[in-house]
Amino acid sequence: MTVTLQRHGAIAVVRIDNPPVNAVSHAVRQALMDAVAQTESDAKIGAVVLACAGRTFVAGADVKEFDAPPVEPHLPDVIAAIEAADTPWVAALHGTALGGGLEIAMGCHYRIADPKARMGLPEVTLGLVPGAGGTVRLPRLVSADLAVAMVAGGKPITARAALDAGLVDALAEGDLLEAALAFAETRPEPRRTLDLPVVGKTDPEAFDKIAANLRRKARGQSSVAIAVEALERGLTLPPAEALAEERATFLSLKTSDQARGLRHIFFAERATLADPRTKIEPRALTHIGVVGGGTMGAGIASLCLMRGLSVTLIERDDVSVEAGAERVRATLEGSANRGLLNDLDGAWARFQSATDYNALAEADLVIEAVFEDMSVKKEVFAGLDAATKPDAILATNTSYLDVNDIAACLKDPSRAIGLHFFSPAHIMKLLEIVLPDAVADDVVATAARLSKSLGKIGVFSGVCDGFIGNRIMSSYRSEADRLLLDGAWPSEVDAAMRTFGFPMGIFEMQDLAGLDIAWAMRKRRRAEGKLTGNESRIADRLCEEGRFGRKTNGGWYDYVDGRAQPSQHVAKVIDEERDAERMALSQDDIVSRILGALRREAEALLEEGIARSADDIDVVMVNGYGFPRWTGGPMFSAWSGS
Ligand code: 3H9
Repeated sequence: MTVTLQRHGAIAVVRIDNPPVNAVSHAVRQALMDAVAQTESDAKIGAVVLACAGRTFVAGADVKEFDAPPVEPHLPDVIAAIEAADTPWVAALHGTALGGGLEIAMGCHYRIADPKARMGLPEVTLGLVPGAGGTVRLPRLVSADLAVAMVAGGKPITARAALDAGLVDALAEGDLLEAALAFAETRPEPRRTLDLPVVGKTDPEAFDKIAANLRRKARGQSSVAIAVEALERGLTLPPAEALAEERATFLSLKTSDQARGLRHIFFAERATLADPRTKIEPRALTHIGVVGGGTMGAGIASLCLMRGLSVTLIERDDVSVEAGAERVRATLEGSANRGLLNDLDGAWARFQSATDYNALAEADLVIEAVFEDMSVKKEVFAGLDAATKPDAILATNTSYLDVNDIAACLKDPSRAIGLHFFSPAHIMKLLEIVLPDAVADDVVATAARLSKSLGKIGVFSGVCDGFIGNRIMSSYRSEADRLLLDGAWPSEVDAAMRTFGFPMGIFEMQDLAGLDIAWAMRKRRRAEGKLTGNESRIADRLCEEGRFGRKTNGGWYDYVDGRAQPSQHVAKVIDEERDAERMALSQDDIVSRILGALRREAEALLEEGIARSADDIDVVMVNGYGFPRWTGGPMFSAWSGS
């Protein structure tokens, strides 16, 4: 049963039970409608508590139904029926009351929340606006500034913030259901949210500032600006009119390319670890070793500490240990200041550092994040092989190197795996889990579990030079280089890709990272015979001149007071390297050539079996490399034609 009705004296408890997140499916909508009819027609029922079984209150409409036309009863009608009821409805909120879930709660006459609950309207993140009254009821409960932040920003708020703002009436001190029942026993008069006046703006400038900020960060995602407009209508129009407009906007956005793209990536992100090996018992992980205390190593160490693990950081000498430990401390403090870490002292107490691998004797997993050089990595792995427990997992954070080769220096290569984190490791969502040929099944299971417990989106990749993401980005760089030879300027390529929705252009990105990194790699690949020597000749020339990017005040751009400016010198170098007449290239030409190159590389990754699915490639590009999320990723947008 998706919805049950139980009597507790004169109180009816209507309980939704639709695992995993109590999404409002058609069956739930119908059952809620029936529950309203039943409770309204039963004179013995004095009040209704609406609660949910399992881990959460309703987390939204069932997104899986969004590709089909809506079927009656529609959610706005269900909510209208609850709100119109003569029997008071009290919502008991726990877990995450999101989207349609919060809209149902706002249609109830009162709301009691578990102190750990969170509430939000994340529809905008799915390319939508709330479609069941969220933009009309929310501003009647909370200030317009908070309402715009929630509707157009999509981030949930805590139960405490919801109480302070007026979104919930009380927090449960003990058991949530008990508290809701006790409240319902008082038989409060139905208080209908739509009958309340809008709360209005606390500060006339705050609303505009929040809206402008969210619009600016939207990077081409249209639902953000549309959500602000919908909320403005909720603030100003008569409720019935605002509700009708909101519903029409929701329905038209639901079938838009952007919403389809965002839905695709939402489900693709949740399917990346679907592999039989992730179902088996993982190895226990409590103590993590990290070798290398540079930016990446310190970031990984901090992340593990923030997620409750114990960490021992290894560096080659006392000075480096000290510097690494300071980086960890600074990252933890920064995270605590930003509210991402509650127990700074507890996390720091779980941190140790040493110069000797013997300190890793009890480690369950060691992640090396040392200099990107095969001989250095092999030396580290040989040292770890001798110092660690035989069943400890040994992981490399390499971005490019052959993980099979690294694994081969172990007596038991089945315990080696690649864990390719992205910098800053405690922030970036993506984790490429690189599977060498000999990896043990339970090592795969453990890496998948770790990825989840670290809050990452883990994607499996086969072993190749650069794995999924860097391979595709290399094709982006190469096509961008070809565009220069054909007639585009770096600033034109960057502007086109920024207009498309990338946060930064490829040449700006290279200037930021340092051109010397890719140069070193090209030299290595040429020495290995993997490159012909003819590629990236413009970049080579810039590197030969010492133009490594921002850090040398010049790369693809010149930097004046830290601001990038097109460089006449670079234009001259490009002109000299062009062997044909300049072609006129529009922004569309540039974007479609680059997307074409990305997709060809993605196809190659699928053919070679490096990526398991096109969806995984989309997830990697969106979460690790700035590919605009609303496109659904390069592969989805290719076949969906958007
Ligand atoms: C909306 O409400 C529109 C309304 O305004 C108007 C309507 C008329 N539907 O994330 P997890 C599945 S729009 C269907 O791994 P967590 C998910 O696919 C919606 N399925 O768990 C996964 O399935 P599987 C507004 C959903 O604990 C499983 O649940 N709401 C939905 O890390 C577990 O998910 C949102 O945007 C859904 N709505 O996080 C909320 N949600 O096990 C979206 C989840 O087969 N959801 N699933 O892989 C979330 O943000 C997170 O899932 C949540 C739990 C925080 C709830």
